[in-house]
Amino acid sequence: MNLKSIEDYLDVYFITDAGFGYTHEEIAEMALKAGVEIIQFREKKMSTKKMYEVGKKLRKLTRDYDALLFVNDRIDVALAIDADGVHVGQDDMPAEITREIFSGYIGVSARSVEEAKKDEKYADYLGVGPVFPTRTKEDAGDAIGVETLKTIVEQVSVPVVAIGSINKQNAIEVLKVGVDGIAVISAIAGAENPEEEARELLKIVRSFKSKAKS
Ligand code: TZP
Ligand code: MG
Repeated sequence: MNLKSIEDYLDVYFITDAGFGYTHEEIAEMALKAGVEIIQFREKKMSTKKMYEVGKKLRKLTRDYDALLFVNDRIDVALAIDADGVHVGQDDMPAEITREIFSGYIGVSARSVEEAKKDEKYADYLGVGPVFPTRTKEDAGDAIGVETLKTIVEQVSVPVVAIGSINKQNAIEVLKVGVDGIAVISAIAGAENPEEEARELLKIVRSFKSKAKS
């Protein structure tokens, strides 16, 4: 029996990006080897067929490592590859409709208290940010900062993962706000040794959370 709930997987939420010299499968496996337990397949340029094929490989990999697999934006791909969840933003399928048509986990992006309050009832977790300015997502908008992140964490009852240029240097500042995890792309995918970086990030988050509990 799996007694883990979604927040137990969120410590370091790794989002794949093929723009760092590795394929989605290669970079996902490095994170999984380090102990990351949740992978989001995020791809904006591939054909649907290719996404399906890569997604199937990620599905096998994440099962091998007992990790959860989410697909960004694409409910059709998530359904086709039997992903555990789908992650939707404010310009994607509305969270309310996603909940009607998709029976797995649903993550929703929020940049403000209003968006977070509007969508928390449909979400298994919220991805909140960008906390810091990021170059990884062109249309991410201005950074919301740690104070807005804190307000959102205080106002919602679902787990929150913070996103946007989070790395080893600023992870503690973000964790202090009470988030359940950190979602990262470049901290891992852009590191000299992605597996080692993922391991170090996990250590930072897990030791912070275990101290916070005790
Ligand atoms: N959504 C908000 S910021 C962001 C996404 C997908 C990019 C996160 O990438 P990085 O490299 O960790 O800043
Ligand atoms: Mg999206």
